[in-house]
Amino acid sequence: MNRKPNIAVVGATGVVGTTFLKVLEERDFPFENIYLMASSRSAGKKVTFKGTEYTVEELTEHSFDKPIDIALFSAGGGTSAKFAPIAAEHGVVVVDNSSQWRMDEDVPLVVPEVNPQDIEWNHGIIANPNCSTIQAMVALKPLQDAYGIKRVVYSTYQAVSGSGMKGINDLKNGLAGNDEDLQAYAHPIAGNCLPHIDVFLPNGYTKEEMKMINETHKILGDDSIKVTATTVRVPVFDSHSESINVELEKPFEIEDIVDLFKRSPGIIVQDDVENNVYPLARDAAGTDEVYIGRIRRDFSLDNGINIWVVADNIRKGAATNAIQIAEKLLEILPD
Ligand code: NAP
Ligand code: 3JN
Repeated sequence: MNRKPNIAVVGATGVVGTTFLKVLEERDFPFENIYLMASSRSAGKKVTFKGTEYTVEELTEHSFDKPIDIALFSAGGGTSAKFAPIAAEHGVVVVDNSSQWRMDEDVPLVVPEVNPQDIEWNHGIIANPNCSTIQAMVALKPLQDAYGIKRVVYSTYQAVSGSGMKGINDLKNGLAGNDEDLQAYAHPIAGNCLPHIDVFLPNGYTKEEMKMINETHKILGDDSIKVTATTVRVPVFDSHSESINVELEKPFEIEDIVDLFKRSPGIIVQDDVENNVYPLARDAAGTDEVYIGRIRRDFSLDNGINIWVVADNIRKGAATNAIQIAEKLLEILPD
């Protein structure tokens, strides 16, 4: 696209939406007009973006009657279910942060470092994966390409910001000694680890765990990879940490894998245990990279490896990944 696009941010007042605005500004994303949309609750609210004051408008069936090229959605699955198809029918390309369209076979599910080519076959909606999946994909793709992957075991340590303001409030209140009036969780989060993210399903897994399993298959394009997951909420404000155990198809040397990660896009290796260097949630917060450390052989398997993977769940796990998709879209959208 040679001209500047018109863009919309749907859910602009939320935790992800406000980060969209921050990242759009930081990356100097080009635009002619920008429209900020939310529910009737926030309609009329003033938001300053790049030094200009904008008025939040209510999202309605008519919001896409005006010319809009790209819409970044983060207003929940129900809103995406209803409004993303309306936007797409009006010629808008929607980059959607909810789980609503992720497993739809007509919708690409994209991590730009992993499967940018899938952006090209979009039919008006592109799905952003779940935050826990995104950082895992950035780490696993180089391993898949170089060695093949047989099996993956995910154990996650997820920040409360993944539950929006309610999760942040539960941790703040709990740290202040108030464990009453829980807004996001079934139990106090301060001082606890909750093996419970999203709802439980009949198979005993949580929905978050099944999202990681199903999205891994779709993004890596290989349903034969065996994947299991345990997702855990921990009393951390920002950044998800993950222990990932991988069984590779081929033998490897640890130094080669460290080298491979160092050469791979979007990854920063932090692995110097003699000096207590490994990825930390607080260091990753506010950044856009995926940090990998504790890279070591799993001696219990023939070709097994353990890694520790940390990223800012609201930036790379949501807003930044979606904006990276939008940047790639700009390269292929016609005028
Ligand atoms: P949040 O802080 O609660 O914000 C929700 C936003 O959606 C607000 O701007 C809200 O507007 C808007 N909204 C709600 N209902 C709406 C409606 N009917 N029409 C228009 N706007 C509506 O939540 P969040 O943490 O930013 O998360 C938002 C969504 O992003 C989640 O539901 C999830 O689908 C997705 N998400 C994805 C990831 C990921 O893993 N990639 C991570 C976190 C979140 P008002 O101000 O008017 O209420
Ligand atoms: O809990 C987390 O750390 C990530 C949360 C993601 C989330 C929260 C509410 C609704 C999602 C998601 O992206 O999968 C959804 C959703 O299903 O859209």
